[in-house]
Amino acid sequence: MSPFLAAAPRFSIVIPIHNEADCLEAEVAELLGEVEARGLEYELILAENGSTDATVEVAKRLAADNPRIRPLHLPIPDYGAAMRAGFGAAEGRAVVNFDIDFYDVDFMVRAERFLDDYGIVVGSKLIVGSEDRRSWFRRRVSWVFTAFLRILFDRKIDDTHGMKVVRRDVVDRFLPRTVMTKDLFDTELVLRARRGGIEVRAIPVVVEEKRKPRLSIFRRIPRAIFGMLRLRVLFWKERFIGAGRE
Ligand SMILES: Nc1nc2c(ncn2[C@@H]2O[C@H](COP(=O)(O)OP(=O)(O)O)[C@@H](O)[C@H]2O)c(=O)[nH]1
Ligand SMILES: [Mg+2]
Repeated sequence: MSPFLAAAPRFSIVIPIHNEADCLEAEVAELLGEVEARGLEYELILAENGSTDATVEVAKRLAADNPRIRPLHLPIPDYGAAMRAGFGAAEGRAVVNFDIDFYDVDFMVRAERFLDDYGIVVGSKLIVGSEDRRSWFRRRVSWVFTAFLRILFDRKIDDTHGMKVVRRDVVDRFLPRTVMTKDLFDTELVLRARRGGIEVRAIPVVVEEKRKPRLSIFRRIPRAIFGMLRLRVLFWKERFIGAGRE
């Protein structure tokens, strides 16, 4: 925990960042403006890895000005590794995952209210009441990804890769068992939690990205398919051989 914070904050907001120097300062100011306007206790963990622009310097400068901001830095670009480091460092009672181009303080507050009854609350772009304003193609890709997850793993799974709020004890229990890197890290965390008996609640969100994704969707699709197959094999091994089983 930051030496400036006397107790665990109510919210730990974890944002993985990679080559975001252009927008980092403005987005952090907008997000924290909303959080502080509501008087919410927080820490903000900026989990960077592998940036080749000035992201690290900007994150350090922001942290120097605000003791509630904690910058993390790892050498190799990897969304999942950054998420793992960020979740591992989080001290808050509710651990929140946002993207730098996609966050919603209303969602965070609404989601927290469910944490007595649910271990994870995901922002869903699939259920009634949600609105996905991304391109037709990106919407189809998300739909197919979720269909694969339901067929391969869990027919009740909802969005796993968007905004989410995870209860402290669920992070403590399932983070050490979560091994996938890259895009599949949070999907594995949610799947493991459900397999361990944790209730996951989906609440509708409006998805509107402020810019195009960093990595082309065409490079992510094969990676996601191989990742899902690896995870499927891993779960089977755990089930039949018992290795690392929850
Ligand atoms: N630390 C880290 N963050 C990443 C990496 N790739 C993407 N991100 C961050 O993950 C979030 C979502 O990335 P984005 O490119 O918008 O992809 P999207 O999930 O398709 O919208 C942003 O905050 C990015 O900066 C990476 O390799 N390492
Ligand atoms: Mg994005």
